[in-house]
Amino acid sequence: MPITACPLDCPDSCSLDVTVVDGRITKVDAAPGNPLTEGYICQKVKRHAERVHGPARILTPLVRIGAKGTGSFRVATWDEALDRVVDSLQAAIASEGPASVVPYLYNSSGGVLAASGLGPRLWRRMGASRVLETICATTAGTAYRQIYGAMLPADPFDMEHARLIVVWGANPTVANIHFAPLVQRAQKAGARVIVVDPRRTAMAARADRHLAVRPGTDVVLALAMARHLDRQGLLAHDFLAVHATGLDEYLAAAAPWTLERAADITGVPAPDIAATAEEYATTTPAFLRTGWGQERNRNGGSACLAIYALPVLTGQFGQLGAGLMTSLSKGAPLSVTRGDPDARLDWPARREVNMNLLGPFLCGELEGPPARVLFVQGANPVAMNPDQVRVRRGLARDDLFTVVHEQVMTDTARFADVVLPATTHFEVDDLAVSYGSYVTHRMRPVIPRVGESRTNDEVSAAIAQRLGYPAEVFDADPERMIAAMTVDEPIEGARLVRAAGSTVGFRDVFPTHADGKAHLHDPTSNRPVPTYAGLDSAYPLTLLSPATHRTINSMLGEFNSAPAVISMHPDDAAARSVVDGERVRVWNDLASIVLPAQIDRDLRPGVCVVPKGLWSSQVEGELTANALVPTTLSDLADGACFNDARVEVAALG
Ligand SMILES: Nc1nc2c(c(=O)[nH]1)N[C@H]1C(S)=C(S)[C@@H](COP(=O)(O)OP(=O)(O)OC[C@H]3O[C@@H](n4cnc5c(=O)[nH]c(N)nc54)[C@H](O)[C@@H]3O)O[C@H]1N2
Ligand SMILES: Nc1nc2c(c(=O)[nH]1)N[C@H]1C(S)=C(S)[C@@H](COP(=O)(O)OP(=O)(O)OC[C@H]3O[C@@H](n4cnc5c(=O)[nH]c(N)nc54)[C@H](O)[C@@H]3O)O[C@H]1N2
Ligand SMILES: [Mo]
Repeated sequence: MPITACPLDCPDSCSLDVTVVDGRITKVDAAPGNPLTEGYICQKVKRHAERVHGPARILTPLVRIGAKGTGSFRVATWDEALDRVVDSLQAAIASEGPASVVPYLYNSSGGVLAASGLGPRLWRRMGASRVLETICATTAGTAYRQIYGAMLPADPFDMEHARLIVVWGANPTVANIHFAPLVQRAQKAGARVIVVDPRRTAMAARADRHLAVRPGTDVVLALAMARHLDRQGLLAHDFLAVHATGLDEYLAAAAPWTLERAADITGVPAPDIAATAEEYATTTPAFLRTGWGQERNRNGGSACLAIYALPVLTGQFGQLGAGLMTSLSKGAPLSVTRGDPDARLDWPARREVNMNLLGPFLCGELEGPPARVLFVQGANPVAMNPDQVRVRRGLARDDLFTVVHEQVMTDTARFADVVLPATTHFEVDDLAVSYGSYVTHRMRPVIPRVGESRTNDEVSAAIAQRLGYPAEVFDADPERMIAAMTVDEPIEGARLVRAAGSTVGFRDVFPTHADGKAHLHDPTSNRPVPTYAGLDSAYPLTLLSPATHRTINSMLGEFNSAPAVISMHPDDAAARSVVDGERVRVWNDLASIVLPAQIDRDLRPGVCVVPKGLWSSQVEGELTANALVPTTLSDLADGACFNDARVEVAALG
């Protein structure tokens, strides 16, 4: 049976065994290859054929005939659709300059070519605005690089050697399902587990200790741990002397955070902070696995800097089972620029637009030339971006020409002037890079193209050709492109790119800064030390919108929606006379939405949850959690602050 890999935006990146009958997928299951994912895949991708061959699939190019946002289109040929796209690009460039062309490309659920193939070359050559990919992981990645440079993070397979595992701001049981059994195996072998999360997740429920931190306060928790260790004489001074710089500055940042003050801010009792710090410093080896929950708030950069420093402060490196695990994607043996002839040329600077500010940008609230053409590829900003009301309002503008290249009729595609049908990963030749294991896969088409779908590179090449760009720069052949970016031998099937036990920090791999040391303080950064900023709001409840097992971001939601409910702690519900199942209004200054309430004892009081990735058709009145999310930017790399949403809830009666 044909084998390929899953490139969806999840750390696992499973090897897939696909059963095909008469050109249609009848079954998707696990294939051997990736040691992390062998044996089983998630329930949602098992049902992926329901997207590939489902009623929401876009089969041909479409041209808008009704009002924007209503989703009324007529069928068009590729030639007509591409002519319209190129005419609108040329008109915008002629009248307002290339910065008025705004390519919104994300493609985190596509392969390497889908994300980093010809698209970036096309828009760079055009001089179009550059939309910065800040919506996820940029804050965490920037913090990691500040401390460790390009040092490879710890491998989850090394966890079996750990005596202590700390899972911080991550929900692997849902968002990285093959990681959870590795934790359980280590637990069976005697490892203790500590989880830091405002919710009692499944992993927290099984842990030895759960710190139900208040959202957005992790920086204080980590700094208080560091200060406590310093005062107890538990810092690894021998390790620090050889392997780190910036200790004094870091400790100065930690100095104000006594256990008591930290307990007040974080909601974690002082004895728990102290005990966690001591246990982490004295149990060797200790494995720290961080997710992205701690980055998605105004203090996200500081939180990541403060947390990522903990293994350095305690010397939790140098042996199997110790270290820090974040995203492993940098282990892939690939160089995108190596295959890009344009990368060697000098290009003029382009106007930059922060992805998280798309709403205010499209509404004309930011400086600079207005957007005339928006080209969305591999993203669903109506469902996924902050300030959904402004995103929708911006997309509804008559003076904006919107192109959406998509697999299915998403909330964003409904606003398009021209919709272009995209391939799914079952139809293409590409590479999938796992960020939860050191595996890179070759993906292979397992079915013929569905409808008239085209890959991202084919669309870029067709636009480039119409604009007269050089054919040799815009060759969409995947075989040649992959060969050009692969740095050693060809990748076929699943390739383990780092053997288990070969990425032990400060033994096999070291910080890539010139001095080879971890930098706990970066004097060149505009926010050099971790700091805490409070959030004053008239709205008392914090709204989280985390991942669920139903969808990947908004993908697959067309047939597998997470329940559209707001989960509330019993105390918060009781204080508002809200009973389980009742419709409630959830609002702040940005928007007001209506959802059924669900009582959930696993939340920390003051915190409520609406699943991430809901579609407008799944809720009353079109707006989802993202309508309540502010466009605040994080303190490092201007990342998204989904978890800074503050709301009030009232029973509708
Ligand atoms: N099934 C499924 N898997 C996915 C995804 C999906 O949508 N569905 N999305 C994928 C993507 S794009 C990503 S980036 C990853 C995300 O992977 P994770 O980061 O593991 O998942 P999240 O649900 O975003 O957040 C993790 C946890 O952070 C907690 N949290 C929220 N705020 C805070 C805080 O301030 N501090 C702390 N300590 N914790 C906090 C939440 O309660 C949640 O349990 O998952 C990937 N995997
Ligand atoms: N409230 C809230 N919002 C969030 C988050 C949260 O935790 N809470 N998490 C954030 C996170 S972690 C992320 S990563 C972002 C994700 O934000 P987005 O990337 O905008 O969301 P997705 O739902 O992944 O949308 C990807 C789209 O690309 C399409 N697609 C897939 N493959 C291809 C391809 O090869 N070509 C083309 N042309 N299209 C393709 C899919 O059909 C899908 O509609 O959302 C963020 N939004
Ligand atoms: Mo993400």
